[in-house]
Amino acid sequence: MSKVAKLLGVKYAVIQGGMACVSDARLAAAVSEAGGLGVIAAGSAPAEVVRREIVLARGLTAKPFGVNIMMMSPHTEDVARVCLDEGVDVVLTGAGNPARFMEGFKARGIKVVPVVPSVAIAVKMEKAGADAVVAEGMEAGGHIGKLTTMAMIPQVADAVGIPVIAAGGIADGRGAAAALMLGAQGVQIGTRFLTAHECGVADAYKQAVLDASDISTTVTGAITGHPVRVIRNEFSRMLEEYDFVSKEQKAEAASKLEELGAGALQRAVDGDVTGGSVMAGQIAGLVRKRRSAAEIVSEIVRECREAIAKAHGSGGGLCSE
Ligand code: TUI
Repeated sequence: MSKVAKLLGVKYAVIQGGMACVSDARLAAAVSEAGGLGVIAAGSAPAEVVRREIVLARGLTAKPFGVNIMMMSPHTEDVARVCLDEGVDVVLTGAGNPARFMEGFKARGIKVVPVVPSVAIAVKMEKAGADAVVAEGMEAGGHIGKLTTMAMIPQVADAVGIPVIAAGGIADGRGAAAALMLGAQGVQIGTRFLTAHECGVADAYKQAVLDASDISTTVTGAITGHPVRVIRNEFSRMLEEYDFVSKEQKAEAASKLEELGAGALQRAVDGDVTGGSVMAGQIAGLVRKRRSAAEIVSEIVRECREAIAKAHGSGGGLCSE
């Protein structure tokens, strides 16, 4: 029994990553229909666009789903208001601190689950009233922190009393089982869902994920203070040139990078996988097949059970006998 599944009102504690420009009503509803928690990503979209996706998702599923609010968006306040108005089941947040919205969401009965990159921020979110946290390691795609999932999950699990959901580097049931062993009670998965039939990214984006190996991703834009993991391509190689600027040129390079980055994700989502930002996690190398969201969820749940049974069957230990 997973506390996370119970908290979120879903059958399985498998949460679909709220991927900016990617996670729309169709993908979210498919994951929720499959028993996981589908998530609509607000990204930098205007509030009315987010509202439309919420309404669309409601037409596609009666099950709970979430909205991920990107805290660096110029529309954060308006998107938060739409989530309140619409009374969404769960709000997840990324790329910043949602403390100022917490009281309003809680008063409306909305579950709040911030994505965090460290123990200190997890503790801060618990104090601010979060219902659970997603601890996301730097194996993840997109905007990342500095810690790995393996090192962060047990430390966050020891530091907070609320349930912990692991993210970053998980794409199958073995990864999910490992996360549970580390102290998580659920998983958030992004990269694997990029190749789902119901995911609306251009076919070239899906193919880039399917073609990726273990070493295909790189981290761009570190000097802006907002490092972003992507699949290596012409665009990421061009950004790399900015990693070597002198101290004096850093501010100028950072603003140039921010400018180059804006719109780059949408370009990739629309099919320009050489000149756009193809955000994906390190686990892309494990993603080999196109499946429906329902097949992905049920395969992960089955494999997770099998991995735990296998460990149990071997005595669960490290001993020679
Ligand atoms: O947010 C993500 N991943 C994302 S957001 C995104 S959209 C974007 N595009 C271009 C540049 C930047 C963003 C693409 N991928 N993951 C969750 C996450 N949250 N990672 C790191 C954090 C985070 C960082 C700082 C959460 C909180 C935080 O600070 C909280 C505080 O107290 O200040």
